[in-house]
Amino acid sequence: MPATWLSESLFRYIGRLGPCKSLNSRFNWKSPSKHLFTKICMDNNQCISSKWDPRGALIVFEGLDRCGKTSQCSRLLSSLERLGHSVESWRFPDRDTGVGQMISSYLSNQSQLDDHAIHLLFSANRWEKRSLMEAKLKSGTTLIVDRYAYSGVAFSSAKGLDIEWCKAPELGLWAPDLVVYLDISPEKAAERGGYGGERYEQLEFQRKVAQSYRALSDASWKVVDATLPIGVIEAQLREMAVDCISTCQEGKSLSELWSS
Ligand code: NYM
Ligand code: MG
Repeated sequence: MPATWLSESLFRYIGRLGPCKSLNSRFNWKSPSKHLFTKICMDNNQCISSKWDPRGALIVFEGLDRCGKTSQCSRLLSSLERLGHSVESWRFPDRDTGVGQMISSYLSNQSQLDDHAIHLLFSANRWEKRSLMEAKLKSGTTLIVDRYAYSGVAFSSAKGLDIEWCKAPELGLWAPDLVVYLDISPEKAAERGGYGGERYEQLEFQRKVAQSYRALSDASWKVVDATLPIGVIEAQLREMAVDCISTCQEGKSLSELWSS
């Protein structure tokens, strides 16, 4: 069978599926290819070819200190890489930038700052990564992010700052495709090997943070019991992440906070 005939027929079939469905999802191909080519055939037998880049997913992990986010993020990174996905692990605060260093010195009690000022620095630390985040996502890389705008709002509003005031500077950052909340009681979290001595790592304050997270969460968040065995949590998160990545590959568009 001539190769050209075969590829023409395949393109015709894809054309009938429509431009918005990816080959990956149609055929349930688990290994993502970087570019998908579609050729849409018209009634008059003329065909238009187009190259379409499926985007990566923005997956955010939230929770109290010591809930296990950091270990789960690194396990998820490895599993997704093993499945052939292009994926990176990020975290906020990003302590490597100039703003991040100011945050780090505040968290380790080496400097004092007004509550509003540190809140804005945490937000600025996300804004300075916004365009890189966009470039990565649009080039097909999935980002697993350990803390995001929700931490900003939950921790600052737990200090008594107005929640709407706290949300305002985050407006316009990229909205996550999936928010996973690793749920643990403040008491159980405190039992886990003790806190690291940073600002905020105190039981009474963490209780307030848990309340703030509750006020902030919505029905789209996936709440995972952080006290389950580590491998069980890992399997749940992998399944959620793979589903979310498929949705983004199928053409879900990027949106901005606060979208719901
Ligand atoms: N934190 C983190 C905030 O107060 N606001 C934010 O916007 C972010 C991203 O920083 N206790 C707090 C939560 C943590 C602390 O984060 C450092 P980590 O993930 O423990 O390194
Ligand atoms: Mg911490």
